[in-house]
Amino acid sequence: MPQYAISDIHGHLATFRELLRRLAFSRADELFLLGDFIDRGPDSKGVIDYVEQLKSTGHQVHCLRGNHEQMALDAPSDFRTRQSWLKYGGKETCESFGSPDYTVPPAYLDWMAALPYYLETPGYLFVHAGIDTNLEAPLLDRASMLWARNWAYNLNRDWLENRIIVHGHTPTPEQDIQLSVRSLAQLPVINVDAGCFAVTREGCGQLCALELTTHRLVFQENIG
Ligand SMILES: [Mn+2]
Repeated sequence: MPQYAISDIHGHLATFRELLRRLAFSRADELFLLGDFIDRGPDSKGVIDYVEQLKSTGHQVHCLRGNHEQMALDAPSDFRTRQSWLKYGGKETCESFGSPDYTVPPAYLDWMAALPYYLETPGYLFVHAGIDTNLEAPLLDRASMLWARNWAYNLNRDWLENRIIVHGHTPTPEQDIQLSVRSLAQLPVINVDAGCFAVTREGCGQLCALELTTHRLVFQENIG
C-alpha cells in the first residue's frame, strides 16, 4: 500500500496521468498532492476534474492548497492579485475553463477554498512551500506555508521532532532532489517539485513522485 507525494502539477494533466500510470496507482495506495494544481500548463480544469474523478472512484487522494490556488481565490476581490495571477499562469487556467471574462467558475473556487494549508501523517508533515519552524505556532503561519523559499536551512528540530517535511513550490533539478533524499539524516526536508512547467531548465521539466516509506523517487518528463 504505497503512499506517494507529488506537487506542482500546474495544469499538466497528461504528465500527471502518465506518472500515476507508471506508479500503478491503485485504490490500495494513498496520494498526497501538495498544491499548485493550476496555472501555467494547458489543462488546469482537467487536473482538478481528474483528482475528483480519482476520489469518486475510491482512490485515497489528499490535496493541499498552493499559492496559485490562493491567488485564484483572491483574484475576484483584489485587482493587483488578479493582475499578477493572470500574468503568472492564471490566464491559462481561465482558458482551460473556456472563460471569456477570465474568471474561474464558482464550483472550482469552492474546491480551492476547501483545501487545507498542511497535512500530517505519522512521521510526515506536508505543506506546499515551507514552514517557519521558529515561530511559536508554525502551522498558523499561512504565508510561509504558501510562499516560503530558502527556509529549510533554519530548521527548529525541537519543534519538528522526528518528522520529515515534504513540500514543493520551488522548481528543483532532479539531481538535487535525489541528493536531498540521500541527506535526510542531516536535513529532514524533501522538495519534490521538479519544475514540471520549466521545461527549458536543466534537470527540471519533470513531475516527481516520492514514495514515502522507501523514499524511492520516480520522475516523469513533461509530455504536455
Ligand atoms: Mn507554488
